[in-house]
Amino acid sequence: MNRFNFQIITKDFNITEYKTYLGELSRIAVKSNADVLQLRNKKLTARDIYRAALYIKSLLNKFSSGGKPLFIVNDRSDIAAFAGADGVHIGQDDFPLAMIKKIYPNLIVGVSVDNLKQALDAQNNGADYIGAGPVYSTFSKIDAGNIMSPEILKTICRNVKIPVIAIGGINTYNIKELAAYGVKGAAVISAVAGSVNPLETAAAFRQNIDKMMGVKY
Ligand code: TZP
Ligand code: MG
Repeated sequence: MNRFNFQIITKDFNITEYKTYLGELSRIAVKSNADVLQLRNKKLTARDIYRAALYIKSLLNKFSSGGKPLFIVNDRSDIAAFAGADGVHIGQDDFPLAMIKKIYPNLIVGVSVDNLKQALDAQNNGADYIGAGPVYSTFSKIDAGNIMSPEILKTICRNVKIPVIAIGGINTYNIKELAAYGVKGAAVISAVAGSVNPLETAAAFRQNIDKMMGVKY
């Protein structure tokens, strides 16, 4: 088990609906016992992402008396740090990992990778976990690129020590196949955000991921 097994990520919501949307998703993340709630929105300005981040932070404090998900902001380490988030999730084109660790040593940093070299670089520069994918086809990321082959995914999982979290097109059915590759969890957008019963879906993910973690690789 690790603190990154089950990650719920926001969809590209409009700022006009941020209170309703984030209120509901934060509640689901807490109730389903998700490990991470990630704020990701490619449409908003930095100022609105900051506003949304502060709101999530206050909600998570309000909803959970005991355990609560880690709060991670996508792309922007500056916003993550100033909003009091636990971490940031970056891609290969974002502000560099080594600099983030230098400037914000307390931030957890997750890094998206496409191949083993990027995964090893991330590990060597102090990443806390790796996001690998897309493992299945997805409509949630325009520039998601090709589906990661099972061979590449397995190679990454075998060669890094930090947790590898799969992403891209994961649902409560296909997640069962992922344990065989050696991943340590899953991050999802549409499976939860687009579900008719998001709380039920998130709870099913939690169960499946816990079962998956019991599997010996
Ligand atoms: N990175 C690789 S695939 C992806 C991201 C952010 C999108 C994941 O969204 P979904 O809806 O779970 O496929
Ligand atoms: Mg990014």
